[in-house]
Amino acid sequence: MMNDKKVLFSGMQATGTLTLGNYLGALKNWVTLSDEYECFYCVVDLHSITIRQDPAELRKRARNLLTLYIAAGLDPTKNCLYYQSHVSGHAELSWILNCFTYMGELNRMTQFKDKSQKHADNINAGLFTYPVLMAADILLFQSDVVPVGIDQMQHLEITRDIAQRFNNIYGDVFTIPEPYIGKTGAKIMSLQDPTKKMSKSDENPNSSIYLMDDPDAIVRKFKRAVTDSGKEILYTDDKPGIKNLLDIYCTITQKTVEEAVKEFDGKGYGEFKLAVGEVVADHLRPVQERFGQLSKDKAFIDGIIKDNAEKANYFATKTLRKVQRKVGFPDRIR
Ligand code: ATP
Ligand code: LTN
Repeated sequence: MMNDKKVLFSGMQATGTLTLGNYLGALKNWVTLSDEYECFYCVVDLHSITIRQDPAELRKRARNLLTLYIAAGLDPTKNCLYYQSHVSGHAELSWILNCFTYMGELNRMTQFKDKSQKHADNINAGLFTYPVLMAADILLFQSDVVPVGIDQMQHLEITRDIAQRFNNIYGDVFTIPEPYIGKTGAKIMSLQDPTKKMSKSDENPNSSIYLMDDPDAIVRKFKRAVTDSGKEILYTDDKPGIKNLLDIYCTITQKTVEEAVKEFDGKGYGEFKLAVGEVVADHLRPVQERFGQLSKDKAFIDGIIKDNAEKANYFATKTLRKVQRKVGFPDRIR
């Protein structure tokens, strides 16, 4: 890389509207880590078409997502924020890595199993090889660290396996990436069913807090959150609803669970839920305001998209050429 910093890569799909789960599990950590690493944050639009999309809608969501990366606090002049589809190296490396990945490995992926159940009418080959494209994303930039929520661990493991396998054959080509999973917030659960993860594709809007929800909606959804019939605010597995709310509260306020439990000692569920709703609404308000302002500045966002695609292409091509040589493709004649 251009300086001594280690490299960080992560991405999100522009499907649906981002939830508090995406924010606390991933985006918020991206901001925290962005000073320490040389960062690439991608809008993974190639991944999005593994599920059928409306083209105009996908384009709009992709732009909103990139804008939201900035609104959440990522400085676009220091971090490389770009669209996966603007860097053809992702697809090219993905093809090569497909030839180093086994069907049996891909068959074990739980996300593939979940998504093919949900979209039984469109179990396409892209959905199956999704993890290989994700491996290509990460390996293309020689990434050291990949901050994600816990649900992406299996994809990180297969990425490491593919990279090791390739390195064993061709020498040290790829950096082996490490996952970065936050201590809290790595798995935010649905507000309506705390045994299921909060997900942007959940059909019930009360299950998720969307990053663009207004403060009233946020507080209302927390008030309606499913909890158990008890009274005490405790962080235990047999109170999954309260545990989830404590996780949210602590991740946002940066308090420890012990501090939060003490703070709400003797208080009822109603008061606790209201407090969680308020801290979330207060935390998201400035993000929403910045998003509103940035969305109006077309020229600024366009400039970011152009400059960062060039930067990402530059680094991607370096790895890609090396890999192409290793596997035996002929050199380009200049
Ligand atoms: P979908 O419902 O469309 O599958 P999703 O909400 O699960 O989407 P992804 O786009 O798959 O979101 O994930 C983007 C990032 O957010 C990933 O790093 C993922 O691990 C993280 N993430 C998603 N949901 C949660 C959650 N409930 N808690 C913590 N992190 C999450
Ligand atoms: N599969 C991820 C999105 C993703 C990603 C990546 C995350 C695609 N490529 C590379 C980290 C690194 C998801 O969140 N569903």
